[in-house]
Amino acid sequence: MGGVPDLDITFDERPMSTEKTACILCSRNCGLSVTIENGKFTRIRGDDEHPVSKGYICQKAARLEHYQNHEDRLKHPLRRQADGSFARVGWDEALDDIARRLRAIRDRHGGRAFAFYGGGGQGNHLGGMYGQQLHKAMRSRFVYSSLAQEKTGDFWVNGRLFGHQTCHVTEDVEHADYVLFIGANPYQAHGIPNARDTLRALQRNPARTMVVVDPRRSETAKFADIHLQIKPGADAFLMLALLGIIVREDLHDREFLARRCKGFAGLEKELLAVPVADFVQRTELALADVERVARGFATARAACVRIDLGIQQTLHTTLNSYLEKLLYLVTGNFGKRGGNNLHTFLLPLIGHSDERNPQYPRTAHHQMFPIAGLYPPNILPDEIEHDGEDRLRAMVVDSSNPVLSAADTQAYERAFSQLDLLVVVDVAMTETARLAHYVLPAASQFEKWEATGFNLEFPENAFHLRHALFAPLGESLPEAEIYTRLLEKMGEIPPRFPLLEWIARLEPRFAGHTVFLGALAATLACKPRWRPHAASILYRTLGKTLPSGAAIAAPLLGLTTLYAGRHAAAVERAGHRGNRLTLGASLFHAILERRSGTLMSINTFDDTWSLIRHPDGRVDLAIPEMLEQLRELRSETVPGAGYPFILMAGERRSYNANQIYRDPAWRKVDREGALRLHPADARALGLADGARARCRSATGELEVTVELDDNLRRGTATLPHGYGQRYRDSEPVGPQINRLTAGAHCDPFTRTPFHKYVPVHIEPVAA
Ligand SMILES: Nc1nc2c(c(=O)[nH]1)N[C@H]1C(S)=C(S)[C@@H](COP(=O)(O)OP(=O)(O)OC[C@H]3O[C@@H](n4cnc5c(=O)[nH]c(N)nc54)[C@H](O)[C@@H]3O)O[C@H]1N2
Ligand SMILES: Nc1nc2c(c(=O)[nH]1)N[C@H]1C(S)=C(S)[C@@H](COP(=O)(O)OP(=O)(O)OC[C@H]3O[C@@H](n4cnc5c(=O)[nH]c(N)nc54)[C@H](O)[C@@H]3O)O[C@H]1N2
Ligand code: SF4
Ligand SMILES: [Mo]
Repeated sequence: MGGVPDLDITFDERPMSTEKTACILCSRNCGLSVTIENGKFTRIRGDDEHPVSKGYICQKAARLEHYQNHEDRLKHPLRRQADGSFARVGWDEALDDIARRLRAIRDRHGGRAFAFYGGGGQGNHLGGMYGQQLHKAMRSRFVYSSLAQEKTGDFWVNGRLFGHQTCHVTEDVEHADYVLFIGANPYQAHGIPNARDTLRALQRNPARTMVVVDPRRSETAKFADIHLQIKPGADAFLMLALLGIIVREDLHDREFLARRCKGFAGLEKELLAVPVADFVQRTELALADVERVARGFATARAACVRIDLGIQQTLHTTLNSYLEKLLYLVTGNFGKRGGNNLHTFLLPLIGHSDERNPQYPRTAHHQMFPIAGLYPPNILPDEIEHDGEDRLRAMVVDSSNPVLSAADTQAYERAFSQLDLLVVVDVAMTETARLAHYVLPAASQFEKWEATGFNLEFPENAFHLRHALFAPLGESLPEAEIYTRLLEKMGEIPPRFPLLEWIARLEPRFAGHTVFLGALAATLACKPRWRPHAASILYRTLGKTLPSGAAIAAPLLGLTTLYAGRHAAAVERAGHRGNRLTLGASLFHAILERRSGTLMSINTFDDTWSLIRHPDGRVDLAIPEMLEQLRELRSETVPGAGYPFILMAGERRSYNANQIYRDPAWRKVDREGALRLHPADARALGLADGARARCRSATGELEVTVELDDNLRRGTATLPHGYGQRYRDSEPVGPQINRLTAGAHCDPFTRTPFHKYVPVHIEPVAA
């Protein structure tokens, strides 16, 4: 056994062992069974015992050693010097100075001067819970997140349809007879259970139909019965045409609409008025194909829709979210097996913030409101550069690399250099960290207990708490420890809670932690100032009684208690036992003990109606803002005039995984992150396969390597997401695609970027 004295954690240091963990590269978080030898992963396989992934993995997981061990890992806290270089500093010195400067900024300028960015990537959402306490300590509501550059249109529409922005919809692709993929490429990007197996099963069964709407013959489209190779950005027209055909041909589910929904009468009028032939023409698809899909989808026994960035990061983002939901709602494919469904959440990944409620502050420059509690990265540089007392002055960025991943890298570099204080918490030296005043090293996701909040299944939902496999590298610390120390140094919470610690130690486990939870509730009632910091308090008290290293997971007791209170019957169906007071604790201990993850709830499809948050339990179909946008579509002209190509900036491929891998050696193919172009377009430009080309947008330009690909539509080009890191101070490896994108090129309502619709010029680079 080895140990981490500072944290009182012990480690299994046998030269070789086999352990359970999960992949941290995408929202599926597949269970893994890994072999570890001398501090390295030597074998990575799917974990057959994982309740959701059941042994499934994709090729990316096998390379996780490149995340865990590489040259850009951070080992010590660093402070930027006057000359721009970084010097090592001690934790106490760094956190004392950060605490002092944050307090000074808060006292002088108020909470508006501070924003938190990130707080959890694809698999580290426990750390995020601790980080989220900081903006509360700063009396700020400004939380920026990558989710607010893709999913806030979806969350906003959910808020209106279902009564709360946390009502999130999933899709039962595995049991549907008819599946409509719109702007999603699950073969590469996953996002649905065991994607490649699920696609194969769909393809093999002649009784099931799979339709893919994508301008590119994507890897997923190759499995489809019908591929609608739509013109980029035209999905709103297509979805309206589908809906128009469905209501005209009386294929909608009148019984479902009458019983479960309200507002259909007004919507029906709009849908009947859709000029179907005209709209289909704008998509550049054949009317007969669109009619066939409308009829097939509406008459299937069970049909569902799966969407992703292809409609969320392009023209009409928010309207698209409304329309794709109408497809399953109008046909009654909601709240049933093989349809689309709401699901439960254990970790609160998002919140609810209705923009009509003045309680949620607007930003100084753009007067932007939060959606699901989150502000959009597209406006952030302007908020920092805002000319006024109320500008943003200090930020903490955690688990995100916005300099490369948010729109307009140049604007981010400029704005971040103007902050009074920028602190980055990361496992690696990122492009964002290079601009920080302080860089704080986090223990990696295999060096601490962690979990994902992407528990998006229905009716069975599972949770996987991973234990630490390695000791933290160098002086790195888990976020729980970093933020708790910072809150202590800021004077937000005391270093000890003697009464709570005493109760936590005394209370036998079979009491279901009821005395402890009661004492915690009483403490927080007496000390409202501590309330936002319940995570750190649980960590410092109950945490001390949990197995080595598991203290980080202590806040889960509060969450499982709330969860079991709300979904008691579903939790019991999953095999957890206890009464009204103790069921949550029993779920908590199952989560702590089961290394492969545990089922936490089994709902019935009928529970859907209690997950809806409108008091009457019905879906409210009439969203006035959306009906207005829908009417405006008719007079819309296509943007991008003067630019010959539409670039899809951010394609998911075999060897990209957001900003998570930095060492380019992880890639087996596509090392340069090629610009893909249709062979006929390339020929017309005089570009051969492998040639160098310049890709120029209104914002910036990049030099790229060309790859010919006849799966593309003419007039479109693609560049991959997740490249451009500077590994060991190298030049960027592959394209930094957000040098081409612009903050203002976005959905005017949610401010989500149109990354899939970037007008560009492409030209050969003179030799
Ligand atoms: N390999 C890999 N997988 C990943 C990630 C990764 O970096 N690499 N990242 C993860 C993350 S964070 C996310 S959010 C998901 C995203 O997952 P996806 O959204 O599925 O992936 P993308 O490749 O960004 O886009 C999906 C498809 O949209 C198509 N598309 C582009 N423009 C349009 C359009 O106008 N209309 C329609 N209908 N389609 C269009 C593209 O051709 C593409 O095939 O992937 C996750 N999985
Ligand atoms: N043009 C364009 N831009 C895009 C996209 C696109 O399609 N086109 N896609 C967008 C999408 S959908 C997304 S989700 C974003 C993703 O981009 P980001 O928000 O930047 O998110 P990640 O890539 O998940 O960030 C991972 C960061 O967390 C760090 N990290 C890993 N483990 C830990 C840990 O345990 N603790 C801490 N503190 N840090 C850790 C990694 O080193 C890395 O710096 O990119 C977006 N950007
Ligand atoms: S990248 Fe996603 S689908 Fe692939 S193994 Fe990891 S979690 Fe599973
Ligand atoms: Mo994403």
